[in-house]
Amino acid sequence: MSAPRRTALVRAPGPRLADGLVSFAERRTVDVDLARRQHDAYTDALRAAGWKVRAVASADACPDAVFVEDALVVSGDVAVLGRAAAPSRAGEAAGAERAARDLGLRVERIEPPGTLDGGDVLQTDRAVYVGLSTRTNEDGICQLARLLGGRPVVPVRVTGALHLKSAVTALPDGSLIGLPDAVDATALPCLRVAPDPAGAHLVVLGPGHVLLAASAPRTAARLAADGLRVTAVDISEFEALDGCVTCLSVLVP
Ligand code: CIR
Repeated sequence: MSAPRRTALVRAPGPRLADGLVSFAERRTVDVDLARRQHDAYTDALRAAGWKVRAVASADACPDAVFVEDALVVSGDVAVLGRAAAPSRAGEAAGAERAARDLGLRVERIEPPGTLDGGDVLQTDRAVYVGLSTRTNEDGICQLARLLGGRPVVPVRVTGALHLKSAVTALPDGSLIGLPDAVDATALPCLRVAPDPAGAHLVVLGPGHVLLAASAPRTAARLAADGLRVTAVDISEFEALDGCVTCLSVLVP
């Protein structure tokens, strides 16, 4: 079976969400009910843009399981299961593997001593940029490069963010937007500076259409002035846990 087009994998917030890891944000209480409503609005935005939303099985023992992007990377008909460096996230892979198999994807995996979070993998037509971060190591990047069978893979050192895609993402035309001070930008072709920190991470919903966090109003205005359609969603309860719009889904185009 081949993967249905335009499917978005998501995983609903679990009961332990408030215990999620925090490395960059200032630790504060997370309102789990509000997070659930925000997650519903996020999935509604995906559906409204034409994505078929599929739920990944819950992993209630893992507070960060909602950040499903970190569990797997999809490229063509291959799904590469990441390998979490954070011990509390190790239990997230099983449900992600089942979801990938249900979509008819060929499943590969990062093996020890490699570690890799999907949030570090930025795919563009030109190259696959992979963050060398506290979560993704060189061995993980080399394994990913082998598994992606010849696509150019470019490591990018991440110094000021959790993952590469917390700091840099791609616009619909493939150009990059982000925070040059948070990464070694020498490896990146022309990086446009995001007007707000949260404007560094966006999801391409379709041609000329992007999803942004509501906390990036200046970026939204700039991109709209450039002719892009911008959908904004409030994800404050996920931002409190270092999350962003990219990490709440895996898009299988
Ligand atoms: C973590 O620290 O692992 C979670 N609290 C946040 C993960 C965010 N994921 C992402 O940016 N891809």
